[in-house]
Amino acid sequence: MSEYRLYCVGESGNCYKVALMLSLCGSQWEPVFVDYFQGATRAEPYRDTVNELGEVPVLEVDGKRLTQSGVILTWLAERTGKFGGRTEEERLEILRWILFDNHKFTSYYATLRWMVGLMGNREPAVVEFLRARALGAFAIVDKHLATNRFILGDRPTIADLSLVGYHYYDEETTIDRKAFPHLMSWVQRIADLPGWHHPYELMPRGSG
Ligand SMILES: N[C@@H](CCC(=O)N[C@@H](CS)C(=O)NCC(=O)O)C(=O)O
Repeated sequence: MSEYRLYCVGESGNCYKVALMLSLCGSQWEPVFVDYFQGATRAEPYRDTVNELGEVPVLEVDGKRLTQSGVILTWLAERTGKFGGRTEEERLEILRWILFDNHKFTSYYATLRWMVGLMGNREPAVVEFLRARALGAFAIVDKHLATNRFILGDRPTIADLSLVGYHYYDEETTIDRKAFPHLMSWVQRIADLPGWHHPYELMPRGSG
């Protein structure tokens, strides 16, 4: 029996952040498919029994459930001793980047991909709004990675696993990421880590 069960759907980069961590750590885990595209996360039973926030990912372990990818990654780093900060300063630096990721780096880009690439919605004003904000966040990370191999310097941490969550999908987003060469090299460096797998290899897809 698996040590961990991850409530997830393959198209979710937020779920992938956790799936990737489990995979890189060589953990025993299994995906629990959540039918996100049919509204499962919005239905009362899911909110009442799995996650009151109405979201994936949810990690089930030792009879408890953890939610929010940043919380789950932090907990897993402490439990496994892998990909975490070694000092208080490093732990705070990781938290700083995870908060930036959740607020600005993942959120606008993931919403843009969701709208354009998965729902086929190209409402110009909304696309332009999301695009401008995603591009702004990409420029910040690209600049940081111009002089750092990983977010904290020489070694990968959960800050990288959080930020990279949406960067192996190839659905249309209107953004050409080749304009961010340092970011693209970093995406490849993470893909070269032992235990790396593409999101659709790790989690069942919901959109067919
Ligand atoms: N900050 C959260 C975001 C999680 C999130 O937005 N999950 C999406 C899927 S990628 C979701 O479950 N949305 C539910 C809904 O919109 O009904 C995390 O990192 O875990």
